[in-house]
Amino acid sequence: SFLGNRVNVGCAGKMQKGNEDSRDEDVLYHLPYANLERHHDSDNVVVPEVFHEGRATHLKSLDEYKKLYEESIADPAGFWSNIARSFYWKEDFPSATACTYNFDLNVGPIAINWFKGGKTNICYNAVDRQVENGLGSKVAFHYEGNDLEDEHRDITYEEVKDEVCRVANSLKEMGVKKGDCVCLYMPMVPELPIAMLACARIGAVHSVVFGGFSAEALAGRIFDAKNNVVITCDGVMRGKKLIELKKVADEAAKLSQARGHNVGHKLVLQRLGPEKCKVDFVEGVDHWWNEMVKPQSTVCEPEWVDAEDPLFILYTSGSTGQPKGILHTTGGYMVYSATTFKYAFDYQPEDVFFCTADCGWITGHSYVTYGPLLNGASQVVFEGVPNCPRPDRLWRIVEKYRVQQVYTAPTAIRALMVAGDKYVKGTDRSSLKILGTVGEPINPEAWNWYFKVVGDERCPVVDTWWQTETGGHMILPLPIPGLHMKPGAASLPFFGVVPVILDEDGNEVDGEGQGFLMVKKPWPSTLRSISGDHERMQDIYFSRFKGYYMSGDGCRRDKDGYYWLTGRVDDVLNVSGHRIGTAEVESALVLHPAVGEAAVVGIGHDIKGEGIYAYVTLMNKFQPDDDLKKELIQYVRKEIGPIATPDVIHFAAAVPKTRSGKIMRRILRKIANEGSKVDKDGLGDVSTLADPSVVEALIETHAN
Ligand code: 6R9
Repeated sequence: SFLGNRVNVGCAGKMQKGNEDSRDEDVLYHLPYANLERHHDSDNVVVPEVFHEGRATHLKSLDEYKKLYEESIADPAGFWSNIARSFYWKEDFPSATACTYNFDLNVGPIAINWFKGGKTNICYNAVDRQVENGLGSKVAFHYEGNDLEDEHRDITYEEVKDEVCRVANSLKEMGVKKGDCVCLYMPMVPELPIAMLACARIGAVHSVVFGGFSAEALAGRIFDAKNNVVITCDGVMRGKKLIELKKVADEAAKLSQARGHNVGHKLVLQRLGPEKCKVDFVEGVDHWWNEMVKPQSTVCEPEWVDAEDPLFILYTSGSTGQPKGILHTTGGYMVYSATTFKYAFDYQPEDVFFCTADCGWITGHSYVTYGPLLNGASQVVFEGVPNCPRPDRLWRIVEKYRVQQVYTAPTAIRALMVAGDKYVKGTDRSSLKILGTVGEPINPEAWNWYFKVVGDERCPVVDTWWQTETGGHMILPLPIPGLHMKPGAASLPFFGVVPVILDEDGNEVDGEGQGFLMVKKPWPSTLRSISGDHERMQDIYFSRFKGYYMSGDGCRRDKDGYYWLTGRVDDVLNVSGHRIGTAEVESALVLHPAVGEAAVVGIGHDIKGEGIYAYVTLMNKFQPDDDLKKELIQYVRKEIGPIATPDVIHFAAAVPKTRSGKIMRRILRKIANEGSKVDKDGLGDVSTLADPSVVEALIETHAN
């Protein structure tokens, strides 16, 4: 949460007040040292031979990819303008402003513009245009509910269009105008992408908050974005758990009000009904979806917006306790999400696509809502979780809908792998053509299982590296016939993407080598800003090394020019593919009366990829026992949400600090990961430690 006056990075203690406003630029960037063993695998090449058999592919050969890539780099404006003009523009953009930018803080403020001056509407392009092109009766969403026995609905493009217009008209009735930001706090039902499209239709900006976030976290986002309207749902079952979204939304609205921002309206979808989930209702503020939306007209003229008008903000974790609202605009995001979807998944008109991501994350934005619909695709929208009722759920869905492309996260793959091959083997996966992954580096063991057991060695594994900030895929092995795949490598850049590796001094690394992963030129869906704080965006992404976008990831390039991601270089953890700032967890912990100071680092975790390890020093009078551990874990879950649950609480007398009071996370990371096996002489430079005995004590009390 960032509602209260939380303390920030490097100062997770109540007793220190020195650097409360320390910001992301104070982070000591470090190149990750973990995960490197898999890189020795870079000669291990896999070539699936048959995925394209009997099927036309968008890219025919590696040469064709190289030719298009060269073109996209030589003339980005021309390359992307050609693609952009295959969409509908109410007014064409002037070719002269197809791409104008400044990527160099030494020259001036960061500014990125694509197709400026053009007028379009992304909802019109995603929905109306498909209906006009004769796809009205094509299924847009195969909705698969949480329970096997539960409702399953097919929703056509025509029906999506009608419902989008009704929701858009409801938003207008609640006073939403162009440029206003609407908060969506919903489960993974088709009404979520529909509500996103409805916002876009009237030029409103959406801010989707993942349905697993706590009231505190939601309130912080509502407050930051000044949402007057929140769209939510009574409740939902995820697996066997009841999640009472309306109750959380009510609590969040109260918290926001206490800070001085009032939520005027809540639109509430009934998913479970009063028998399974009771809700409080306030007349005039709360509106049932069925009562407000259903009677509306199915006609709603799209608002024609500038290509550079905002489309959405999406909060993501950074190095401070305060999540940042990443801003994306309309035209560039439309062109890039659609084009990456088409090529990454080699989408053909008869295919059924299945992305398991929730729209609360960027993957759900680009590869559930926008990319697929902009391509007129049919897709499965799945409300539940991969292992419920059994770990064969995903493959049963593949079988049921004859899915061609699955797109999921390594953490899910690992969890299903551990459950056993039998859950896969009993299912018919012959429809599958492509296996996608996203969210974190995929370890070769999980890659091989996905490739061999799930895909029967027929389907390429498309490991897509990208970020909330990039809006769409950046580095990936495109499914090109004959392409050499290397398990664990994100591989090659997408069209228009110029990755650069910098060493610690900021020199570009040519050929083989490793360092900070940067991007040299803007691509159409580059983030434009951080909502309400352009300076912060410049600080985080453009100030450490001038003239480049800094991804925050470490990376290695091998002799074949393939890129291998090595992990975050800042204080952001990747837990089950979700970004969590160490500072967010620390801020939550220090709110508890027993906690004096907290320092959080990542540890290796078999399923989650990275787990959360929290060092905690206690205030006098509090005893370090198991009950308090449990209480602190619950406390973090309540403050942020279950995704931030600490795996380990390590009660410590003190944490190592520099003389200037900065926590030495490098040391904490090593002790957390290596425990008593840690090599005391291998801790690196400890000369700045204020009190070296602190380190000894930590090693003795290590918790793993
Ligand atoms: C799309 C998404 C972004 C961070 C990113 C990186 C990690 C994502 C990855 C990957 C290695 C991949 N990441 N995909 N690392 N290989 N294929 O996940 O966005 O939630 O913003 O996270 O996730 O560390 O910087 P987001």
